[in-house]
Amino acid sequence: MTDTEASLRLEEFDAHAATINLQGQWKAEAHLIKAIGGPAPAGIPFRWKRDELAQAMDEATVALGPVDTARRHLTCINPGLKGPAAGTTHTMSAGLQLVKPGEVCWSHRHSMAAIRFVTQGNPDAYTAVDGEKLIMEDFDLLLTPRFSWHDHHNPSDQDVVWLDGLDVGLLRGLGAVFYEPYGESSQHIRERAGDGIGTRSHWLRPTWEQDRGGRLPIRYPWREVKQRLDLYDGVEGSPYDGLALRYANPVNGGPTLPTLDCWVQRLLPGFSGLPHRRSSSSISFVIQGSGQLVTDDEVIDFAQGDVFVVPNWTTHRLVNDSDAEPTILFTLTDIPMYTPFGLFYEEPEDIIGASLAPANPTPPLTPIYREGAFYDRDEK
Ligand code: 1HN
Repeated sequence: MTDTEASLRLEEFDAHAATINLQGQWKAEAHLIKAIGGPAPAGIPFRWKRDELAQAMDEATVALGPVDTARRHLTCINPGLKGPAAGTTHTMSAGLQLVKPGEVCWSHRHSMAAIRFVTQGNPDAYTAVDGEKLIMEDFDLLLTPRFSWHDHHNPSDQDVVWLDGLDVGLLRGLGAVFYEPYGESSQHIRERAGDGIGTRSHWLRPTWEQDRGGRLPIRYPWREVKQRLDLYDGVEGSPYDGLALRYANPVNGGPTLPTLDCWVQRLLPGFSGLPHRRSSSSISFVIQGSGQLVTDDEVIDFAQGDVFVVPNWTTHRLVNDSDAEPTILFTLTDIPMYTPFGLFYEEPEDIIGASLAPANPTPPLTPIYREGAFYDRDEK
């Protein structure tokens, strides 16, 4: 049989297989070959400017009118991700939400976990989460763990705005989106001092409460975050990430939420970060200062109030070209979605403790089969 005959025969078979809902692995090989050296990033690096976000929110306010059950939230859609299900990255959706004076956004819950990073707060405004009142002051971080009831309240006379971040893309991919309205505007609030996070993170904890581990309503007040940052006065930190602190879960020390981790990052004046990439993606809000996100193809400027995204497996570096003002970023990452499965890779390796990145070209065999890795080197 000639090569042409053989390939015709295979083409014929492929067509036949398709009619009986089967496919040979050889058809998938083309996709695998594209993954040599890692995945093609999902989406592109992008920045949303503060003023554009604020103007769109004003327009949304007119178009939508007062909100009660729905949220006046505008998701930042990555221009490199297409379709009605597109988010900010392939795993996460983030965007600003505005609550006007006097509004209450009805209580509901869903299987998506959410973080709220307050960009324009007020001591009277709060989100109620599973019976707890979490006050929203400037730059506070609030958690709405998966399946916790939450309603937003703005009894003040000023607009309140925050950045929502949710693990929407992951849950869609898993086919795990669940939603439930509470049925009333506001949930019941428990007011006893012993019901708060202080009790759940204390070494003396209620016996009658299930261990909710990483799923607690928590407020990380900016006042305290700022104090911790100031303890590192003048410290540059990592040559890749600047001084980066994790918002740890105070109960178990793990990531902020089981699927999402939050960081505060400070880039000292003149910081010029080294290039790196991770299997994870991230979304940052600029709390203070300005800088650049530099990729292989472009330089993206960012300034206070902007939001920018770094897709998965995208080589990038961060720069603060000011000679006087530090840059402070709030960064949301999906790293915890990768770590449990040994899929968190970094290049270069081990900046923040990732597994060894699969190298390309690889050494002849994977590392555990390298000669030096055998306990008996004479055994060949
Ligand atoms: C949601 O429930 C909220 O509760 C905000 O404030 C943003 C984006 C997608 C899906 C659900 C909220 C959301 C969301």
